[in-house]
Amino acid sequence: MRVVFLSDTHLGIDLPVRPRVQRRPRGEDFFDNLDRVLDHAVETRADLVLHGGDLFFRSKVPPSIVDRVYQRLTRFADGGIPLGVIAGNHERSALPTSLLLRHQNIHVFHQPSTHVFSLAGRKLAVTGVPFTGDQGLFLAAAHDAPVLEVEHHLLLAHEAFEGATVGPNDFTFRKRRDTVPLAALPERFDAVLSGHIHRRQVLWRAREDGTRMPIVFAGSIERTSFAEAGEEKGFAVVELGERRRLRFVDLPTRPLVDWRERIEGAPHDRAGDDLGP
Ligand SMILES: [Mn+2]
Repeated sequence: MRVVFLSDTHLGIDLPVRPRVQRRPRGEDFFDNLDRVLDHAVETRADLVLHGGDLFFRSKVPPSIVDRVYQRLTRFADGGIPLGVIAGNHERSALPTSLLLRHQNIHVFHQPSTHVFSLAGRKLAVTGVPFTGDQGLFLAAAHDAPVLEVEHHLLLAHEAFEGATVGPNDFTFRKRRDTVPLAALPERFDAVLSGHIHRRQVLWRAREDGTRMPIVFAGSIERTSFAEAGEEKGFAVVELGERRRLRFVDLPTRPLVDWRERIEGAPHDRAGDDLGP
């Protein structure tokens, strides 16, 4: 069983509905990379695609962008591969409602809940927990997940987990209310797939039997800020079954150069500062 996992697509970012300046906005790059992930799933005949939240760039999205995104997802789902989506913090834990999402192959986790996908006769359960930003709420939902007779069970999240790192200075999440301690996680899932952390990485939670459960962050599909300037972007492919494997797939990104910083760093510009207002 092969699951394509992506998150933090932030669709609609830098995509002016009525452009006022002559500049190539980066918004189309995010749509292009969404296309690449979905095309990859079709070409490799993935069993399931899961989205770990922050589908859109903010909670109020222009209707033209909502329609564009949902039409793309619906066109993908028409091909027969099911798609599961949770809401992230940028959607304030609730995706814009649309009739388009009432597709038989699209499952939206509007609240913490478990959905069983039947994939070529095999059953894969996904417990989806939309963004909480609160370790107590998140852990309660994760521990509440039903124990089911299925081949595999994944936990789909949009949270910070203890030990996750972000930014040019490797800020590390720990001991915060919004950060989930790994040891408190239920260990019975095959894997935790989470959005929210924009840098791709894997954390491990040791199980009592000596094995370990991966917490996988696919990262954002394009750079959403300068804090991500040095990061590779892409998505994850999770293989479940006898052979368990995790692979990150790169996507093309546009280089970000902090032009202002370079100018301020030049000596003649510093001299220019002395002229005063
Ligand atoms: Mn995000």
